[in-house]
Amino acid sequence: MMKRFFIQSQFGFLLLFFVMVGKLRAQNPIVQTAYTADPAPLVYNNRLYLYTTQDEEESTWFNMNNWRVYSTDDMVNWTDHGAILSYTDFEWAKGDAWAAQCVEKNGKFYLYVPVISKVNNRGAIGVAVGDSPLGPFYDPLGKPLLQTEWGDIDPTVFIDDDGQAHMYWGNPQLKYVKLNEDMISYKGDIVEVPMTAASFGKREGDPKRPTTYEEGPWLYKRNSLYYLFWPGGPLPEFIGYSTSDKAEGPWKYGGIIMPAEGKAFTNHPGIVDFKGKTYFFYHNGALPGGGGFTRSVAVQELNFNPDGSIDPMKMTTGITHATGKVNPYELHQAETIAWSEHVKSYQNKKVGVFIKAKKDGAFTCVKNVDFGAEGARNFFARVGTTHNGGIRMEVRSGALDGALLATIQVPMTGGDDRWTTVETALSDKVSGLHDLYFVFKGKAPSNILFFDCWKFGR
Ligand code: FUB
Repeated sequence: MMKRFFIQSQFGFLLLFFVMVGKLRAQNPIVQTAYTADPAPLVYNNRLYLYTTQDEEESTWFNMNNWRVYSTDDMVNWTDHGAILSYTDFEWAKGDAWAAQCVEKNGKFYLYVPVISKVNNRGAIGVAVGDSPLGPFYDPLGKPLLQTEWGDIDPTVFIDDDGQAHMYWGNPQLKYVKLNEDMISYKGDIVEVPMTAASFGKREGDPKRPTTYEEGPWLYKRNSLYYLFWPGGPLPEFIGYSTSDKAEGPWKYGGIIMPAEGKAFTNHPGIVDFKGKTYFFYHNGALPGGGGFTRSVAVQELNFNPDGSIDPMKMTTGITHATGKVNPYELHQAETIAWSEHVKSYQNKKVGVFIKAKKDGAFTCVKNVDFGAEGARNFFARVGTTHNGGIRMEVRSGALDGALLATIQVPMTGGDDRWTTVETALSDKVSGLHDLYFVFKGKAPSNILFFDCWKFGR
């Protein structure tokens, strides 16, 4: 009897553990509606913007055309702002929209990108400028910001307290230069950073790469100490770091903070302070269909030891507690999502970014929605479908099979350039704090419906 109780309670504990883990797991990777890589965070006006590259579906190489932006104010619900810049926006570029970073100075946004030049078929660093973190961005130079003989990828830019902007980039040689006040030109010589074991760890047997540094540097400052984070090798990549008391080095190797893990053979760091915490962004191959060329961005907290050093960490389930609440009485984009399955992101001129449910039972979840004490009485959504009859969207609370708040029958609109707004009364008034699930239903072979925005009414 005792034994059975013990086994049962152990089983109960295990079940609870897996339910918890299942729930926790649902926060990384933070984007499920596209393959994204090379995360580059920027905080502006109390909101965190995340610039990413985009791996095309079923890629078998780094076939990458666009840079995308996502944003959040609570670290759990992320809004997809779509592709905001393409390599084709640089008239002189012929491809490879690889790892980029955006920084803000005096209300202007500077997006530093690596691309391949049409002129000589070599990598080069370009810069695009915009008036908002979401662009539109344009190429002010009509030519590269810089190009050396080789290895010009993965720029990182950091503006120090004295206003000086520092840029690092390069694979396998790390390079450094100071930018001018205008942020679209540089001053002085481009420096090839000494690749010593003392700075970046020792690698055996590869004369071209005497240290473990590979690519993808990220420059960050904390308590007057400068940190350079970088993917290290040999492949698969880990993330290592070096420190210095000056932005220009010399650098002292600190160790590995994220050992190689998961299905992608690259990784890429992006570090930012936001609302009193430090966040570490990286990528892996954790989405279904994910791998070395179909990667996904993820985030977890970064903690420092009292002496500024960083202990190695495993990839985690991500940030599980939202730092804010969602107001359901404001209009929200369907592409603001805490977690989704079988849903993809699209954009067009008609509605901007929107989502498509790819199969029956696909869903999105928005966390920490606060209906207040008075509560909501009706629900509104802009939707469409190409199927005739039987297509619906269910709005549920707390879980995929949680209380049904509303059902919307989606009429055939005929295409994602044709939309309708549908409003329905809730079955019961809903108040208080809930996670919302939008569940897409219909017996169609694919692309069940498309969904642009939603809102509740009192
Ligand atoms: O995403 C393309 C390349 O893979 C990046 O530029 C590197 O940092 C690596 O992540």
